[in-house]
Parts: sequence; structure tokens; C-alpha cells
Amino acid sequence: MASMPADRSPDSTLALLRAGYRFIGERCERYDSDVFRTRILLAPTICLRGRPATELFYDTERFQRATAMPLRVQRTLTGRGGVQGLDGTEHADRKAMFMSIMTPAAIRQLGQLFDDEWLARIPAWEAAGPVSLYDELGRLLTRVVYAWVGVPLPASQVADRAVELHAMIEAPALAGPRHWRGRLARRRAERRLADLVERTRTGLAPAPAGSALAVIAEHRDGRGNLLPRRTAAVELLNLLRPVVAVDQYLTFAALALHDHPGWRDRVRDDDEATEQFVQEVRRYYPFFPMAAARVRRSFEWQGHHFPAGRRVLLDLYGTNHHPTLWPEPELFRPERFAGRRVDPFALIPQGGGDHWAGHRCAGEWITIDLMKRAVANLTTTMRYDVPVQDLTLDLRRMPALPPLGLTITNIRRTD
Ligand code: HEM
Ligand code: MYR
Repeated sequence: MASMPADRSPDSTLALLRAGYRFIGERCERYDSDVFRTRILLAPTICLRGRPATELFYDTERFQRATAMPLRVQRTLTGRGGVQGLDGTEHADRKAMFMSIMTPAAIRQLGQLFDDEWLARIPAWEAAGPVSLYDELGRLLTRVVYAWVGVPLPASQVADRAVELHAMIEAPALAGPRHWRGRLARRRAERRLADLVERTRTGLAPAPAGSALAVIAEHRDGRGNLLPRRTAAVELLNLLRPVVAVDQYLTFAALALHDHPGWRDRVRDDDEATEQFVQEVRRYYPFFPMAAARVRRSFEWQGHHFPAGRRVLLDLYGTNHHPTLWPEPELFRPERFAGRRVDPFALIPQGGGDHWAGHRCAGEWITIDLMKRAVANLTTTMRYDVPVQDLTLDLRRMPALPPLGLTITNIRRTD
């Protein structure tokens, strides 16, 4: 049996928070190995990166998700009882519910709402002077996703809901008040949405026909049972929260257009170039750092022992920057995707493998569609300037963003 390289320190949780997105990759380079063991949150943990490791990680015979996600992540980002923590037939059933929502027509409808809302916002931006693109897109996506899911949202509450969803996204890797803000935001939102599900079911507040709210409120599991209303709320938040989180990728796309101005002209009215550009934004920029699972039954892999119950972390960011998969991984080069099939175990910003059989992100197609529309809006629908500002991405912060969320100014509609 090969001995697995090991971190020597008694616990590496603080080192993980300090190194952020580079934690696993730095150690893989130090140990010259894509697998090593460490201790995180006081428990032995195996860290992995790379293509073979991704294929292993998405083998549902070998790994389970029950109890994999640290509690602090469940209490903020994901909630409890939702699809992320399910296995086997329970997961297959719940995931099929999500995938049934992701029809081409529904994705188009969301995209159309997004484009309409973008156009409608331009006059206010023209009048506003400098705006934070991230903050503006966060509110825009909040408005759009509530309408798409079928949850009523008065205009006066859009900003508060955007803050609430962002609090859940920012909280998992933070300590102190900003962590607690995320927990509180989740508790409040779950309670509110559970009440709505109840009113939907009793007919007091009928869900719009065909909406995601209707699908989730009326979903019956394999035994014919409705979801507990708190679980239905968690799943509604599994649509509302991540669509708003797309604001981060849209901001990264704008940042990439700024840093690589040659691509502004290349993507304009060119679907292929836009596709390559969007895939490179998803590969290059840091977002979801790692996925977590637990070993179901002991096994050996590449001469290493994986004991039953052990927590395993797959480095999503590190796999997207793996030097053998991506030549010169630290260069932003969309043309690397030209004429190339996207490998489901190599480009994994939203997880790897199969959407139905495994835990790969249910919203990947939506994300890509919204990114393409944003690129078109940023290059053809409007013009703007990017004033001098600090645009450094801090890879120690999870999630990472430029300090003010990319300020743009002098916005005007083209035509
Ligand atoms: C799961 C990333 C957007 C819904 C995931 C996973 C990642 C991820 C890494 C977990 C993969 C795993 O555990 O193996 C992202 C990123 C997004 C995004 C970076 C960009 C903003 C979305 C959107 C939606 C969505 C727009 C819905 C509209 C989900 C759901 C799951 C999931 C429901 C759970 C899937 C399961 O456990 O089977 N996402 N996601 N995500 N995502 Fe996303
Ligand atoms: C979503 O809302 O589901 C999509 C985007 C969330 C990004 C969150 C990034 C930081 C989370 C750290 C989680 C560590 C998991 C082991």
C-alpha cells in the first residue's frame, strides 16, 4: 500500500481559510500528488484534485452525500433536507424533480425575463453615475428569479431579498456576525417560503401553472408523499439562491471583457466565440471551491486506502486549473475551447459527471445561458466605462470578488 502524503499540522481548518481557493492545489504541488490527507474541522479528511480523482468522486457506489457537508455550510448555504445531502433513489427522485424544471422553454423564459429586465434598468443606470455591477445584477437577478419561480415579490422588497440571499452565500467560510447573518437569513427565508408552500397547497395562494413553485409544492416522492413544507422551502431556496449567485459569474465575465478587450469584438454576434469565452470564465475564475462527500464502503484507489466514513473534498477550482488538463492554466485563453468537446470530468466549476445520476449542478445550463446573455448585453446593448479601481481578486476569500464588485460608469444604451 502506498502511503498517502499527509499534512503534518494537527488541524488545517485555519490554513484552509487562510489559503482559500489555493489550499488543496498548493499542497498537491508540495507533495507532488493529487491526493493527500489532512485534518479539517478536527476530523481526518482526504483531499483530491484532477480528472481521475473527479471520476472517482462521482462514483456513487463509492461515495455518499449524507453527513458530508459541514454543518456550518448546511445552516447557511444549502439548508438541511435538500437534494445536496440525499443518496440513492431518494436523490434520483428529488434530482428528477429539479431537472424537470430545466426544460429548454423554461430556460428561455428565464433568459427573456433577464434580458427584458436588463433593458428596463438601463435608464436608471444612465442617470445614476457610477454603479456596482455586482450589486445591480444581484438585484436584477433577484427580481427575475422570484418571477420565474412564481414566488410573489413586491418591488419594495427586492433589495432586502437580494441581501438575504447574498448573506447565505457569503456566510459558510466566515466567522462572527457575518456568519450569523447568513444563518438568520436562511431561517427567516425558510419560514416565509414554508408558509407560502402551505398557502399554495391549501389554495389560499395558488402557484402560477407550470411554475417551479407549483412543481415543488405538488411534488410527490416515490411513496406518494408531498415534501415536508420546510423541505419544499429548502428546495425553493435551491433555485432562488443560486440564480442570484450567477451575479458573481456575470461580474467575472465583465471583468474578463475589461482585462481582455480584444474579446469584446470577438464575442459580439458570434455564438461560438461567446461559448468559448463563457466556458473560460467558468474555468478561470474562482467560485465554488470544493465539493464534499463521504466514503460509503472502504476501498483502494491508486494504491491508497479510503476508509469507510472518511470525508473527502474534491478541489473544483484546482481541477479547473490543473496543469496537465489545462496548459498554462493561469492564462485566460477562451480559444483553448475551440473545436474541443467539454469534458464532464475536467471542467467542473459546477461539479462533474452526470446531472441526473449524480450531484452535478442542476442549474448549469441556466448559468451558461444567463452568462451568454450578459456578455451580449455588455457588448452590444449598452456601453460603459470602467474607472480606475482595485480589481484584485482575493483568492483567500470564499467566494472571491473584486472589492467593490466592479464599478462601472457613464452607462448608455446603444442603438
Ligand atoms: C449543485 C455550483 C448555479 C442549482 C451545485 C454544485 C456546485 C454548484 C459545485 C455541487 C456539485 C456536487 O456536489 O458535486 C454552482 C455555481 C453556480 C450554480 C458555481 C453559479 C452561480 C446554480 C443555479 C441553480 C443551481 C443557477 C438553479 C437554478 C443547484 C442544485 C444543486 C447544485 C439544485 C444540487 C444538485 C444535487 O445535489 O444533485 N452547484 N451552481 N445551481 N446546484 Fe448549482
Ligand atoms: C449556490 O448558491 O449553490 C451556488 C454558489 C455558491 C458559492 C459558494 C462559495 C463558498 C462556499 C464554501 C463551501 C465549501 C463546501 C465544502
